[in-house]
Amino acid sequence: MLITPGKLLAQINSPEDLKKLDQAQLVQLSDELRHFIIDNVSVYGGHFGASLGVVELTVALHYVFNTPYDQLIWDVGHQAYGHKILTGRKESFHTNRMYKGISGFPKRLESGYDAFGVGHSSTSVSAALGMAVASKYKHENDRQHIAVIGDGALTGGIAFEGMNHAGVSDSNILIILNDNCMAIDPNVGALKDYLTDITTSRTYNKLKDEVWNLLGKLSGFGKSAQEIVSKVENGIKSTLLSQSNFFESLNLRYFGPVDGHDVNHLVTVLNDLKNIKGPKILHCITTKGKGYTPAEEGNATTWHAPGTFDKITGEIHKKVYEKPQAPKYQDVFGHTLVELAKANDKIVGITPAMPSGSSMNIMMKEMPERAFDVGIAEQHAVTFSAGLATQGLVPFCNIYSSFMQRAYDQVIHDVCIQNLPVVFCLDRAGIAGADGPTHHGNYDIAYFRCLPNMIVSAPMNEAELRNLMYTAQLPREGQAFSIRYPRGQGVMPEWRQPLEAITIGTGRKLRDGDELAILSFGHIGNYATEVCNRLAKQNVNVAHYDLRFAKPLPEEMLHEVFARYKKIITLEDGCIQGGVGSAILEFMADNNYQAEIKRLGIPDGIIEHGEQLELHHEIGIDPDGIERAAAEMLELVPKTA
Ligand SMILES: Cc1ncc(C[n+]2csc(CCOP(=O)(O)OP(=O)(O)O)c2C)c(N)n1
Repeated sequence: MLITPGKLLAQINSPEDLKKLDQAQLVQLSDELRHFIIDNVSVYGGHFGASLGVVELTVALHYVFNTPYDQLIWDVGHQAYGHKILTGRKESFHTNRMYKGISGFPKRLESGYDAFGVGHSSTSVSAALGMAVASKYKHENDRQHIAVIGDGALTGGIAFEGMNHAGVSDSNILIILNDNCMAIDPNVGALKDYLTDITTSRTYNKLKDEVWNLLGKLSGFGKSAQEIVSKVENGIKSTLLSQSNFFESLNLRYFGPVDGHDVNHLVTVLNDLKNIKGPKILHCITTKGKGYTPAEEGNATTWHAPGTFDKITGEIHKKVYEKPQAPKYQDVFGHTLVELAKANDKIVGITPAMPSGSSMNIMMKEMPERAFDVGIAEQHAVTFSAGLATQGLVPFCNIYSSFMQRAYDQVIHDVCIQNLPVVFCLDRAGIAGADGPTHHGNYDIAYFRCLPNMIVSAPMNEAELRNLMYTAQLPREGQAFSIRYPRGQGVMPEWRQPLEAITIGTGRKLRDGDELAILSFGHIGNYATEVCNRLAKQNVNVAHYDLRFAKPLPEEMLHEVFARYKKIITLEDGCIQGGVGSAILEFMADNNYQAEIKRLGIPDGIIEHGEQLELHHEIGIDPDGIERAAAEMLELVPKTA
């Protein structure tokens, strides 16, 4: 179903077209853009509330600035739907996040208007600053560089690193703080309180307005006038303001707060700011879900990415199943953590800004004093967990596999070198799906397997996840314990099985075979089960072992495997290079075994977005791909090139 854009939006295929409109038409255009997003997301799904919140800002930015010559960087990028629609992707917008369709995030290969590829948070200031410094170096002094960053993304340390540098750079960079008081869940931390303070302080804002007016009058009059303004401004500030401005103290000129939904005012302000050189920040107040009542007045977390919904009633579509369904792994994690924490008062939970996504919110609700949302701050989450562990607590630090990449040094330096028994639960491990390459958790097996004092495990089902979590919280001398599991559902509707300890470094033999054995790691092993069943129907008996640990490897089991089978397939939902298949090759070499080994996993390349199963199919780790690999090895079919 193709969504028809409104009258004005229909004429706009690029910011050039947008600039042809009278400023008076921008309110209507914003309205049409908003409805186009609502119409599309309600039918096709995707991120929602954040894009609605920046509709006016998006229109104003492309109206005022000369994009793509002026470089516009959206932090995280989940709010850039309006930007995509105005920059030539209106016709293809219905393919957003779909296999072979456009990406849900800005992406340099997709469009010249996407100045920087994003997906992970808090990078926009550093990237914009790099571009601004490059422009200065190339004497492109008229070029503007704009980073749009949310109050949630601003909690990430790299944003501060960028601002700290920007403040002394004398570069032409404008940071737009899109402040809606929300991350995915409500934003957290002292900075959030500070932003609320400067937004609501009447004296401060009256003063800022006066200075702003003065500045507006004088800014056209050259450098000396601006210097006077600056002096006046600083003078007034120091004498009258009870609190100094945080951003100003970093040498960023602070403007605002402004109403981020008043498109005309935004156009005026941005035009003014264009003429003010140097690093500056504009504080915009917006509302997530703006203009769509169920999202604006309902639960902003739900409307962050609601899936498809009935746009008239606001009812979010839920699949109805006849049979009881297996739970999501994240929910098994959330409930099991609480169950364990009730019995072990040393357990604490840590999430960097993903309470709902990881289901840590279950513990936050039941045991608020023992569960911590630390903001979008993966590095801090890991070192904070290390600190907790030094004091004898048992931290369960839950971080999505791809976001854990941020905290690699902290894992090595603060956890492994000090041999601290932190538990890492890596959600969304493996192919993540529609969020695409920035969110796939491809690398964690490889990047954790090489670390000393690190146990690397993956459950094949819900009961295994529970048992691994139970095992991880038992007292042990040092050693971090990582447990990876994928996005989505497991396989056990009756998942609440009694908890049992697992011997670390042991696997499970699931079935014997004749010639070939499949060694799988984690949930993807369920595909192998299916393949073994399919082949058994053709009287082909393939053995199946669930490795469960990539480090330490289940050596006893592997000795049995290599003694019995000369053909082996390794299967993992992680990068082939350095992954569990590589570990098996190392084991074979170290023990002088010889076998024909086929490693199935994520190949060395960027895997784009799509449904998990579509992508598993593309890279040959779905049941069909595994069956083909087995049949080829058993010479039941000719080998593909
Ligand atoms: C490094 C990293 N950690 C976590 C996330 C998951 N994430 C995506 S959007 C988001 C919230 C961003 O909040 P904010 O910047 O305020 O934008 P808003 O959605 O409120 O517009 C989070 C935590 C991420 N993208 N990157």
